[in-house]
Amino acid sequence: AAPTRLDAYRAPAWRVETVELAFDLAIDTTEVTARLRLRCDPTQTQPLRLDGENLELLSIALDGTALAADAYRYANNVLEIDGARDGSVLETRVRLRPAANTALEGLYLSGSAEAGFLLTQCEAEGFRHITFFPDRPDVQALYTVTLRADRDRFPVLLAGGNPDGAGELDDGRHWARFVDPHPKPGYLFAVVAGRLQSIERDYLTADGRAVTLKIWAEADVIDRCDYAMDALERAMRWDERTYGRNYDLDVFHVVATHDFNMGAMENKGLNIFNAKYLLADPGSSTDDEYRHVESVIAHEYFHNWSGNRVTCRDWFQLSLKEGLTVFREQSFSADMNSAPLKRIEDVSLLRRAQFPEDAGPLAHPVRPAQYSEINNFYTATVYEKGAELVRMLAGRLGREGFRRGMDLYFARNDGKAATLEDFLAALGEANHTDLGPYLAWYAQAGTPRLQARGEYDEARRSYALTLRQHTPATASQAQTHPLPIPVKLALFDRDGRMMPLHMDAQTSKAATETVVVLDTDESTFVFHDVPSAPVPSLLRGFSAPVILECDYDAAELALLLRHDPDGFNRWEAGQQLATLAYAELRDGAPGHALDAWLGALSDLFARGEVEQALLANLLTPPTEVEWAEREARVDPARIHALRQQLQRQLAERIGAEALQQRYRTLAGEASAALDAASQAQRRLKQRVLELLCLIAPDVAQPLAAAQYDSAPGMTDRLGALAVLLRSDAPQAAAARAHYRQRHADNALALDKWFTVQAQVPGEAALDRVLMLERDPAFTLKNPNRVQSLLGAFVRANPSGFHRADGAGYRFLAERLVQLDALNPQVAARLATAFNGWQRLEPGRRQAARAVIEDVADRDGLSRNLREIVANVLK
Ligand code: HT7
Ligand code: ZN
Repeated sequence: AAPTRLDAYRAPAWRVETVELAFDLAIDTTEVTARLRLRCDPTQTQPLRLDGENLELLSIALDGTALAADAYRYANNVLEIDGARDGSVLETRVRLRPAANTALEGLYLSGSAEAGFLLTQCEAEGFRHITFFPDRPDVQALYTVTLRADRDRFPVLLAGGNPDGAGELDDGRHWARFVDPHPKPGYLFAVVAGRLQSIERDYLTADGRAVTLKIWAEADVIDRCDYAMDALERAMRWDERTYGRNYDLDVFHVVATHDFNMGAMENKGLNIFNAKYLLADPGSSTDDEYRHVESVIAHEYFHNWSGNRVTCRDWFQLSLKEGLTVFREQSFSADMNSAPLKRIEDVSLLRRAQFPEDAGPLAHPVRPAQYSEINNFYTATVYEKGAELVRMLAGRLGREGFRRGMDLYFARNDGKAATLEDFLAALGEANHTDLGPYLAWYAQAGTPRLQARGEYDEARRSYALTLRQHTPATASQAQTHPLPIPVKLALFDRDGRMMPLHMDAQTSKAATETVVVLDTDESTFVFHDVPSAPVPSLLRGFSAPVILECDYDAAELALLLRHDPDGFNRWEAGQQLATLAYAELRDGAPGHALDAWLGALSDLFARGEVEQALLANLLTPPTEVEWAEREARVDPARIHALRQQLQRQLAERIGAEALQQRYRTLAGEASAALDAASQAQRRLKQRVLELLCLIAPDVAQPLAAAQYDSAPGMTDRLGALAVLLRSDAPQAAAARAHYRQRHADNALALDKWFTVQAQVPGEAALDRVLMLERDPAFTLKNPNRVQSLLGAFVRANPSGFHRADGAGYRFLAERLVQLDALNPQVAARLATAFNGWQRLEPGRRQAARAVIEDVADRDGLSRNLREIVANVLK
């Protein structure tokens, strides 16, 4: 099929005013009756066309009359109907087969036929798998949904909106009705039915609405939902305080499922969550997982305004809701936890996931110009880079200005399907500013390179900072243009103190931090009254999603690493210094950078002034993926070996004795408490144990084994298991077996067991993965299990996956084809692991190309997988 193009957008010829849906639910076959009241401009001439996929049409009637077979046509997933007019009522009845739906899109079964429950996933185009409908986000309708089912098998019946009655039917069946007073697009529709339990909390919104919050899960996990409920309440209060946004229905349901293609879904009034991002308990969840639950709960809740009340005109505007909502979640999480740590995590994710995407054949703008399969565009670019663009706008307007702009955006677009232009217009107009130039960020793929060069004029006591930008061409765009790049900066003297900044137009009291905006190819910014040659701290807080190229010397980076009070930039200086040190090792010439990095970190470690969690991050060099990004002929095994070498040197410089002593101090404070200080202590303890194990395994392995045995919580237990497995410790086999048995009935804990083993680096990883596939708990049918083993292997184990003999590539190809027959969305996402093959060293490159071409040649691939494989080869 021809790709869908942004410039081909046309407003819908037909709209739907109201939808009445009735479901007769059962596991094997479900019948859906839909009554649509249709609206159109009476003068328009387009026939009525509705989307429908995998629907067995049982009956069809227009304005109360059954349609003759020649009055409609159903082909190529479109139902075309003659004779409809403005105000017509169309009634269709279709049959669905939820238990056979392994793609997990539309109505499907979670769990087993005997014990599982039914649920729906409609974003992006799943509603057409449930009923005939104009399945596009700019068709918003009022929904009334009636569910009917056997009471014993489906005691709980849920749909979005407010409850509007329930009762008994004949033959042990019952019914429940829901009415949603807010118009919504089909992608926000949801139903859930089955044996579920709930926890409940009353909530009073700031504007006085009494809301019942309910979290639903299967009986065996319902006692693991309390943390999510607390997080939900925190998110609701935060959105009231920060954006003045209140919840707008009488009930808010959240449901956990183990069978889900993504993280969660913001269906109106009925959020559905991958259990991985909802369930949490000290015995089986790590600190990172607790934070993920909090952030995903917040993300989905925030969509109620940024996505639901104001939705997207078309899927090209996806970042309008996703980039904005990621930004809102990031701000929330920063307020709830440590802001610098949150920023470090978010930027690390951007560099790990989005920068490689933007640098290869899958590169696309935050607002793509075309797509073949929309499910392939739920990408790090749309989400994470999209959030960075909102962050730049928010920074440009300041806190109050951004709030003013958001208020106008919500007021103006409430109940509408909006565009990115609408968003920028509201933000700009509320602040009498033209933000039009920022639209260019949404249209241009690729990560801009920002070059910085500073010159100090001792005689004039001035410092001239010249900034240049350049965005390399990508597969989709040969021509690139300059973008507005806000650069937050400070200048340091050689004692590590921040200097007051005096710029040309500045008359008021000098600040020590400022923002300059580079909006041309090159510009020079001059600072006056600068007493000595400064060290610039650039792009503070990562003020723009660019790659900074500044020829800092090692001493300058070490100065920032030791003194920059901006936690993010302090970490960033350490990362850059580690990268210089890595290059020295790679070139066989260890020198200043290595020495400066080791010296600064061992001092910071000894002095104990840096907050524990930040110190743990400072002691962690950039990932292998980040370093691979900088090389033209990537040899993942070599990068891994060099990174290990660098860490070993760090451990040696700090000293085994000091590491051991610090470990014992930190271990003495072990608890399962979740407060920030306890989490920081666990994080640092883990890093110290890992470093110690690199130089003194005979000391570290027994410590890890003891930590495994006495761990008060999952962070310590899993951390210890990872150290044992990665160092091939004599205690590893017993711990591995113990974990497997202890968590046999806990799917999420078992996922981590697969992951921790799949991530053990080195050539033996593939054999380990093949062995793990034979575990009875492994299945290709469950997306979480697939991610936990195959995803962890191909994405987070570069030295294992990129085996020199190409066996990793052949393995992935085989699994992709098997998976594609079950679940195309999951297969396509996994296939993006091939991204970047063009930059591999020649042997691996050849092997990868042959394998990918072989997949591309297969018949019968889904549109999802075909598009990714074809793009990866470009
Ligand atoms: N808006 C949600 C996207 C989503 C999704 C997309 C495609 C296929 C399945 C999916 N499940 C959820 C998630 C979010 O960003 O909030
Ligand atoms: Zn989202």
